[in-house]
Amino acid sequence: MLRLAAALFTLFALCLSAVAQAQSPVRVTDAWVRATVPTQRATGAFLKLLSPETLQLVGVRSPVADVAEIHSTRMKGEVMEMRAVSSVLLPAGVVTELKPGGFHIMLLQLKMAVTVGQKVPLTLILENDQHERQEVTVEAYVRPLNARDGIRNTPEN
Ligand SMILES: [Cu+2]
Repeated sequence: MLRLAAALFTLFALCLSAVAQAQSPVRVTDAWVRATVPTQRATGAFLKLLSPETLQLVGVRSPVADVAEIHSTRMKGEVMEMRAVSSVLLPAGVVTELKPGGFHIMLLQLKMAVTVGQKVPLTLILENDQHERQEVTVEAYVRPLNARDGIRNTPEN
């Protein structure tokens, strides 16, 4: 009887670890959105992603915007140029940073102004090699208009 209990427990533990692996815990940290002025219709969102398996970020949704795109940034001469891309590769075990001047999320057709202190939900759509999708929703803090990153957000930045 004791042996059966031990066997059942082992089975149970194995099931638990299988579930934990299937969920593929993607870690999203330092998520922030740049504050807007009332007439502004677009803003950027930035965050860090860490996944145990290689994934692609293939889409974003947010209740504050009718459209959310993934953008790349490149210098064209002296001019910084942004354009929409269909995905960003997230190599396994490597922190991928979406940041001003690099890949970032663009919230377009904003339904409201986003103001400092507010939290903005962002749902990230992720896809693995087998085209299996998962979604991760995070709350991004709104940082001042002139903030360059999520950590230093004092006025002189
Ligand atoms: Cu952009």
